[in-house]
Amino acid sequence: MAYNNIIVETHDAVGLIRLNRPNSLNALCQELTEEMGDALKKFEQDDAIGAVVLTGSSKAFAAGADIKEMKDRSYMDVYQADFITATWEEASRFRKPIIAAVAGFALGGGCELAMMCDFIICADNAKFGQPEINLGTIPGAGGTQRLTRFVGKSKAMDMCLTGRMMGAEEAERAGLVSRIVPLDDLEDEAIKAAATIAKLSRPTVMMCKESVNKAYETTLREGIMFERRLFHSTFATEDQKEGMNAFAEKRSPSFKNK
Ligand code: DAK
Repeated sequence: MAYNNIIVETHDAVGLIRLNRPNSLNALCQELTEEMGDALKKFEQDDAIGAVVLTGSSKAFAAGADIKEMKDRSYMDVYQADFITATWEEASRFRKPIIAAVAGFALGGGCELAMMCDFIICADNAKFGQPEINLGTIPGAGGTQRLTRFVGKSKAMDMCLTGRMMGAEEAERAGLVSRIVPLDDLEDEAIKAAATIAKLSRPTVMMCKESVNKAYETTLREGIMFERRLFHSTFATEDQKEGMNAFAEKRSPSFKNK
């Protein structure tokens, strides 16, 4: 598939997808989401890739779904095409770690897409928001659900009902982002974090991601049981033996992803 709206790069074991519609602040049109889904599938299948960074430009991660493209769609159009689910959610189904590196606007579907990633590193100019209410609609790609889990009810209600934007400092305080970095360092820092993860045991990393995600889906008791079982199963991997032996022998581990 040729890409018109994204740029795909690899940095050793890190895959990078850059949203690239500069004239519309990376508004998420159908073609862009199909391209992103395709690129993610390829990174998923590529054994050389251990983690992925999803980013935009210094002005915008993404200013939301493409309003001009969707404004005239009917209920039947969006329902029958399973609008959103079919392509956007590829990011939330991705099994390898995926980091959102956000600079500038992450609004509406842009904020939702960032929240589908495993964690968000943002630049000091980042602005997050769910302004759909200003357009006569509501968030439709997880905004009312994921944002509430990240920042709690009061702030999520404030954001979704008033449509106001949240800056980087507030987003970090509220737990929406893991860290803030200077704009010029954003990409390097995100790639560095992804490279750190990509050096680790891939199956163990995937189990760890699955286990953290379980915390959002179940009760504490069930979640701890799920974690315990996965923890036990890491003892069936060669990488657990290598990791612990390497520690005991005071050397760096050499993981085989087995
Ligand atoms: N869609 C299309 N074009 C957009 C856009 C968007 N979301 N955001 C910006 N643009 C375009 C502008 O129209 C403008 O294009 P030209 O006029 O130059 O052709 C260009 O990008 C630059 O934007 P501005 O001139 O407005 O730039 P400013 O710096 O003045 O303002 C802004 C930046 C981000 C504050 C402003 O552009 C803005 O308010 N943008 C809209 C933000 C927004 O409302 N986002 C939420 C979109 S709704 C669904 C599930 C999910 C969704 C929908 C359905 N279903 C399950 C059915 C998701 C919905 C959304 O995300």
